[in-house]
Amino acid sequence: KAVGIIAAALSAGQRKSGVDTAPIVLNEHGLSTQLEQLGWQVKVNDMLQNCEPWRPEFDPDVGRIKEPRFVGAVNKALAEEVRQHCARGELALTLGGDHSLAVGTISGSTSVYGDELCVVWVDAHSDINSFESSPSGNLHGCPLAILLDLFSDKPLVGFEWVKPILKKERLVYIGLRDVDEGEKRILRENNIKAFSMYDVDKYGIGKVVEMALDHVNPARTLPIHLSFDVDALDPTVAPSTGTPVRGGLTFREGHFICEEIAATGQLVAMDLVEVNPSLGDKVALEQTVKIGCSLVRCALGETLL
Ligand code: DIR
Ligand code: MN
Ligand code: MN
Ligand code: MN
Repeated sequence: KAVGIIAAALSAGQRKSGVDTAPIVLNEHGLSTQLEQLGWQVKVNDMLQNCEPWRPEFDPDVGRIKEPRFVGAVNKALAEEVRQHCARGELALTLGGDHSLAVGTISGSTSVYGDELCVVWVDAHSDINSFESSPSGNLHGCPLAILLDLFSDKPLVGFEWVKPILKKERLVYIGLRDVDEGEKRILRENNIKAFSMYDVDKYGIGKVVEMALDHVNPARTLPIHLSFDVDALDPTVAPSTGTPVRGGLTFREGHFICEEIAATGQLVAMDLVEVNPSLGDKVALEQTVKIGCSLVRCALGETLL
């Protein structure tokens, strides 16, 4: 078994600098060695460790949307890297970077696995704002609207290459608690399955993960792409992130999601995003980087016993 670790230093999908340094910090903390100890053959892909070559000279806002050409170009390149790893039967592990990079990673995984691909999106936010609904213009709040072709009548500048392969029936959320009004309407109108923190409180994480997988992957036979935003975790657990929201997943709840997905044996791609080493003090950073590494290890098969 082999894993391609793709460092994706993309930060233009939001406004706080530092998120682009996370892949280096995670690897310095020993992530690739840890995965080798779990029995994985690790291939490090540093094509997008520096995204500056993809930055256009001129990238004015389109409506409220910021840096669409740059974010679009990086994602197009990322999609090709993920496609190549998946096509070789390797697990594509993308270390962000901000969550706008999921346009590229999921484009890459669906280009190999087609519309059978399931996406489990673990996040405080639903990241499904459209051109019209985005309050901030930050593309990390928009990747799912772009992937599901809900973005606009015409494709966003920079994203003309995106193919709408992901099916909305194959998307499920866990951990939501900060969903914009426009996003609530989009989720409702498109009948998209979401388990918020209310559901985690009501049913417990064990039942929530079971219901989430039953929805997208009833027989547990379809390939899974796990897109994990560390802000899904409670800020007391993972403080170094750009848009923390109180009332999040506990340390164990976050790991449990990864353990259950590992147990299906169907994980083909994972994103770990929104770790920002520039936010918070040394203790906060250490805590956040450590949990990032252990979430990945759990998703890739580490067990407690
Ligand atoms: C908000 C924040 N919904 C937006 N999104 C964040 O800007 O569209 N996503 N923080 O991770
Ligand atoms: Mn996100
Ligand atoms: Mn988020
Ligand atoms: Mn937010």
